Order: sequence, then structure tokens, then C-alpha cells
Amino acid sequence: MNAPVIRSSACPHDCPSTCALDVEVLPDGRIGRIRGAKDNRYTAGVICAKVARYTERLYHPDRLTHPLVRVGAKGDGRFERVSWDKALDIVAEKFLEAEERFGAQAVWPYHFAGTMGLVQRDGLHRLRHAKSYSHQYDTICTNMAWNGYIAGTGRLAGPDPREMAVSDFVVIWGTNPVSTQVNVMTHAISARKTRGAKIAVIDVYPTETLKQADIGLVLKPGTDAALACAVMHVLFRDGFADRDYLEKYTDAPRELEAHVKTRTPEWAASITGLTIGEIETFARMVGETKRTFFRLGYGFTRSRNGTVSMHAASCIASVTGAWKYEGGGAFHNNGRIYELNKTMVEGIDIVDETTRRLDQCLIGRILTGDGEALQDGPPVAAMLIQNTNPVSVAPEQALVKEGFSRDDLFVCVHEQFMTETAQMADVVLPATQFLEHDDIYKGGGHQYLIFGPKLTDGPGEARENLYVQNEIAQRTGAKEHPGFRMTAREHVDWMLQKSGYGTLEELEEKRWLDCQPDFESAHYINGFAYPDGKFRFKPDWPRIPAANNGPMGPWAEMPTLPDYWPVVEEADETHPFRLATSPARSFLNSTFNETPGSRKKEGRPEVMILPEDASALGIADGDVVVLGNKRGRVTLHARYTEGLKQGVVIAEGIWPNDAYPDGNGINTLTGADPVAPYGGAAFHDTAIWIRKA
Ligand SMILES: Nc1nc2c(c(=O)[nH]1)N[C@H]1C(S)=C(S)[C@@H](COP(=O)(O)OP(=O)(O)OC[C@H]3O[C@@H](n4cnc5c(=O)[nH]c(N)nc54)[C@H](O)[C@@H]3O)O[C@H]1N2
Ligand SMILES: Nc1nc2c(c(=O)[nH]1)N[C@H]1C(S)=C(S)[C@@H](COP(=O)(O)OP(=O)(O)OC[C@H]3O[C@@H](n4cnc5c(=O)[nH]c(N)nc54)[C@H](O)[C@@H]3O)O[C@H]1N2
Ligand code: SF4
Ligand SMILES: [Mo]
Repeated sequence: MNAPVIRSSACPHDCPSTCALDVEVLPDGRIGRIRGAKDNRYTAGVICAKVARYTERLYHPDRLTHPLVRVGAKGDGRFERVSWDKALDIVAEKFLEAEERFGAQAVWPYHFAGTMGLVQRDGLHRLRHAKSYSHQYDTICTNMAWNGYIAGTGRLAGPDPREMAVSDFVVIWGTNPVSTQVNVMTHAISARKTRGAKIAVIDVYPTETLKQADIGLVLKPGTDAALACAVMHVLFRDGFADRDYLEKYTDAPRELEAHVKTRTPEWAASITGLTIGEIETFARMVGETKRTFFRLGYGFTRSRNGTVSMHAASCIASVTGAWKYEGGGAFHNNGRIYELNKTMVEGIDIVDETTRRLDQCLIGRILTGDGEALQDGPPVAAMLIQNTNPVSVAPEQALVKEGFSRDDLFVCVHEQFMTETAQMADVVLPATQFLEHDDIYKGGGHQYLIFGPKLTDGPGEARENLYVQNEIAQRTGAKEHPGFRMTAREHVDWMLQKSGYGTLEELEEKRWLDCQPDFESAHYINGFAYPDGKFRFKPDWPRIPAANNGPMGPWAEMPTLPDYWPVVEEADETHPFRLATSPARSFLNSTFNETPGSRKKEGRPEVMILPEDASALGIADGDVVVLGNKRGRVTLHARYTEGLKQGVVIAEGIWPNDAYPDGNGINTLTGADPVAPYGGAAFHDTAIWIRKA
């Protein structure tokens, strides 16, 4: 009688794994345990610890439960409870005021991927388009990685990631799946167990993933393209290049061969800090193993040369012809396979193309009135923020904070928690969590569409994003659009039907849809996604297919063939260290950094440093240290760590800003200058000085 009911859902968080979930709904309507769905072939019953203990986040005592308006000074934390009606009226009035004063583009709806649900995340665009508010150019996460991958293949899709389990060599490059996408490990380890496959991991420090590898390469940040070129040098030199494949499937094989002749292991060793032996061994293994599966992550693209590095790594599979084999090829993300019709949810039919697109990463510069960042247009005077926490996660944090302190800026934040960004708001609205609303999710690291139904009620007066978007549209006299009058379920059903995936009812019955393309397409057997069917060793950088912006950053200086491009923020005499801000296992960006379980596991903000590097500065293990550069200073504890390259330090995790003694979060140090050729932030490419506090 009192047994929990098991219902299906999907993890909504910004993680390539998008796990299929089995959720216990208890007899009293509350949520019990959450487990990975065993019968989903990608999730295969495994989820991360963060989500396994989700009730901590769902029933957290600090959940926002009622609308609030600011009654103190900006950021001083004094708010007063108001009704939803009152709060929404204030937002509408302020938006109309900004519009009247400076034009509609002075309003900037700002969002990201706190939920990956296609309705609750992307519905904000419908409001934006219906009002001609400023667009957002999404740069914070995927730009370098996606464009670098598409540069070669022509398309954001690749071999079925489940094929890792039938590979003979899995190369995990610039991602830390033990922390960031646990299911990659499930399939890689399965290949090791069932067929003796080997695993290589390439990172800038000994991560938990790297510790499990047969070949673990720790290189200097931003030097991956040098490694890739040396690997290709060895492949050509030692007869491992598949010349028939190269002739048939690639654009410039002989030019590439001539070019990498000088990119020797010696050359790459001096750039990467790897030994010649490490490079030779790895290259030979790639050459000798037909079924080599390159699982290319995001981490190694968060550098000023990151797009070039991603492209260079993807080229290796085209030199060996690994693409031809089951369990072979290079995979990054499956974004392109779904072809969903998002017209209704996003209001694509009412886009105003004349409206400016403001760069998400430049929010600090934009809010502080930088003319170039504002594209010589009006200031941003009002914002609605959903699913993101820019005061913590965005680069150039000092500028971001300065911008949010402006008295002439009106900010409404719709949130589940009182984040650093919500603290700076004028109006704070309480949001539901994923088990409290309906939505649909698509896997980036796999190929399933999964429905996540509302399974329980939110706390207090928490409401879904869709409600807020629709109400503000109505109260500001937005252009009429049928999408404003549909429920989340209706949106999902419309999207599925118009995309040829049947109805929502059918999907609910099946729980998920496997959208994997056939082997020939996924492995580019019928040619790559360029008109001539050829993989590009020489991409046309300012014209990468599907790039949704004009070129930016120092794109004209990009190398034509894969190469080490020395544009990283080099260490110098005043900034002798290079910092990477890698993810923490128990946080997901700034999400979960409010839960006691995750906080306990992570301990405190620390910087990992080589004992020799530290002692040269008189820093003992556990000392409080200050990291600094021209952008600002961050105070945290030093942790002695073996296995780093000299002069490289790692600060894991986006901690709450107030977890640092001086209130400065780690992004105080990171830069927002756009990475070539389509923008993005180089979160793992920062030169700093370090001293004992
Ligand atoms: N636990 C946890 N999971 C997460 C996240 C999180 O913060 N925490 N974030 C989520 C999000 S939004 C995303 S986009 C994905 C990203 O997941 P990943 O694809 O894993 O990318 P990153 O987390 O940026 O970094 C991955 C690894 O790249 C390494 N790295 C940094 N610079 C270099 C380099 O120059 N070369 C090489 N070879 N490696 C380098 C980092 O040290 C890190 O270990 O993860 C998602 N999952
Ligand atoms: N130093 C450093 N900084 C980084 C990175 C790094 O590696 N190093 N990684 C970068 C990357 S890859 C990314 S993607 C960004 C991510 O940065 P963000 O997009 O800001 O990601 P989160 O911190 O997860 O914040 C999401 C917020 O959305 C809220 N949220 C979740 N679901 C909902 C919902 O349904 N409705 C509403 N209204 N709110 C919701 C959550 O409570 C949370 O506060 O951070 C970037 N910043
Ligand atoms: S691994 Fe990623 S998708 Fe899976 S449950 Fe954890 S955060 Fe969610
Ligand atoms: Mo991300």
C-alpha cells in the first residue's frame, strides 16, 4: 500500500550526460530516492552522487518560496515579501519605463542552462522576440568546442557514444568525466573489462579520471594542438596514416603531411612539457589501434587557442581513418541530430533581426557601459535573469559586480535560491525545480530525448519559468504569439509533433526516444558534412557551418592547418603561474554549492600547487594565499599537489563568493576577451601571481 511509485524523469542540469532517472514518489507526494534508469542504454543505471542525494537540494531550507522586493540598498540583503501580482507589476512597469526611455533594446533578458529543459530554458526567447528586447549571444560554454569540432566534420554529431564500450582505445581528452559526466566512464570501463581496451586521459593535472588511465598525459594548459600535431607527425612517419582514407575523405592530406613533418615529438615536448617518450607511446598506440575512440571534452577548449586545439585533436581520427570502425572516430556532442522544431517555444517566427545581440560573457563590460560591448547602442537598463548566476560564474567578476551595483539598473532574478545574483536584484521571484514542472530534455553526450514530468509540488509559491515569461509578456503588451497561451506540456507536444517524433503521450509511454542516426551517417561513411564530403584539415575559420555569429577575437591570425597557436595568456615575470579553474566533482558550476553534502565533500576553496613551486614562495601546505592579476585578487588556501607541471596551478570549483575570505570568487581572475573565431571565455587560461597572505 505504502510503497513508493517509481516515475521517469531526466536530470535537468547542464551536463552532457543528461541522465535518465527513476524517481521515487512517496505516498505523501514527496520525492524519495533518485536513481539512474537501468534500462536506458546510455545512463545504464549510473548517476553522479550530487543528483543521487537530490532531496537535499529539493527540500533545502533556503529554497525561495515567495516573491521579494528590495527594501534596502542594492546587495545589502534586505527584501520584503510581496504577492506575485505586485512583483510582476513592478517588473512590467520597470521594463516599460526602460523601453520608453532608451528603446526596447535597453531591456536584456539573460539566461543560461541552469535547467536544460527546452521549454523552461528557451521560452525566454519568445518574450525577447515579442518585445524586440536585446538578444543574447551565448558564449559562456560551448563556442570554442563546438566550432572547433564542426570546423573539421562540418556537423555537430559523431559516432554513437555507446560505442565506447566496443572500442579498443578510448582517449578521454580535456574532460574529467569522473566529475563532469560520469557515464563516459561507465562505457570506457566496460570496454576495458570486456575486451581489454586501454584508456588514455589528457589533462592539465592528475584528475580522478586521469588516475584511472592506462596512459595519463599531464600537459601544460593550452598546448593540446602541439600534442595533436606531433601525434600526426608520428602517424605519417611510421606508416600509420590511412592514405586511401585520406585521399577519399579529406581536403588537404599532402599539405598536412608536409606541415606536420616539422612538428616532431621533440618540438611538442618543449611546448607541452610532456616527454618525447610519452608522446611517442601515445602516438603509437593511436596508430596501432584501429578502433580508437576520441572522447573530446570542453575543458581543453577554454583557452584562447581552444577552437584550434579542438580541431587539431579531431584531425587525428581522419589521419588514421578511425572514423570507419565501430568503436572508432571522434565524438564531442550530438547537438545536431535532433532537428527539433522550436518555433513555438522560442517564437522564431517573430524574431526581430535588427535587434543587437549582446555577448553573454561581456556582461561585466556591458553593465558598466563599455561602448564596444554595447555595440554603440543604448545602455542596459533592465534585466530578467533565469537559470544562471552571472555574479558568480561570469568572467571579469569585479566588473560584473560593479555593473549589478548600478542604481539605475533594474534587475529581476527568477531563482530557486538566493544566489549572489539574486542578492543584487530589485525583484526576486521563486522558481520551481525540475521535479516540480514539466519539460523535455535532449542529451548532448548521447542521443536520447527524455520527458521529465511534474511529479510533485514546489514549495510555497514557487512557479515555473514559463509562467514568468508569459506574465511579463502580457503585462508589457508584447506582440501576440500563441506560445504565450500554452502550457509546458502543450509546448512539448507541439515540438514533438512538428519534429516528426509523435505525440507527448507516446513519448511518455516509451519514456525516451533513441534518436541515434544510422552507422553510415554517424561515422561519416558517406562523406563529411561539407558539400564535397571532405573533412577539413584547413577550415575556413570565418565561415564555419552553423556558426551563429560573425567572426570575433583575433580570428584573422588563426593558423590555417592544425598547429600550436601561441595566443594563451603566457606567464611572465610578474605573473609566473598559469591557472586553470577546473570543475569540482560535487558542484555543477555554481549549482549544488548550496547543499550541505556537496559543501562537506569539497571542503574549502583551495589552489593546488606543486610543493616545489610553493616552497620557493615560502608557502606551506594549507597556508592562506592570495592569487592576483590585473583583474583582481582572490584569497584561498594552498594545497600541495604532486603531478602538476611546474608553474601550473588549479583551483577546482565555483564556490559561493562568500566562501572566500575577501568575498571575491574565482572568476575575479578570469578574462572575458572573446576567444577567436566566435567568442567565448578562456576560463582555464589565466596568468597570475601568488603570494602568502
Ligand atoms: N561535477 C561537475 N560536473 C559538471 C560541471 C561542473 O562544474 N561540475 N559543469 C558542467 C558543464 S556546464 C560543462 S560545460 C561540462 C564540462 O565538462 P568537461 O568537458 O569535462 O570540461 P571542463 O569541466 O571545462 O574541464 C574538463 C577538464 O579539462 C581540463 N583542462 C583545462 N585546461 C586544459 C587544457 O588546456 N588541456 C587539457 N587537455 N585539459 C584541460 C580541466 O583540468 C578539467 O579536468 O561539465 C558539466 N558537468
Ligand atoms: N571559473 C570558471 N567559471 C565558469 C566555468 C569554469 O569552468 N570555470 N564554466 C562555465 C560554464 S561551462 C558554464 S555553462 C557556466 C554556467 O553557469 P550558470 O549557467 O550560471 O550555471 P549554474 O551555476 O549551474 O547556475 C544555474 C542557476 O540556475 C538556477 N536554476 C536551475 N533551474 C532553474 C529553473 O528551472 N528556473 C530558474 N529560474 N532557475 C533555475 C539554479 O538555481 C542556479 O543558480 O559557468 C561558467 N563559469
Ligand atoms: S551525471 Fe550529469 S546528467 Fe547525470 S545525474 Fe549527474 S549531473 Fe545529472
Ligand atoms: Mo558549460
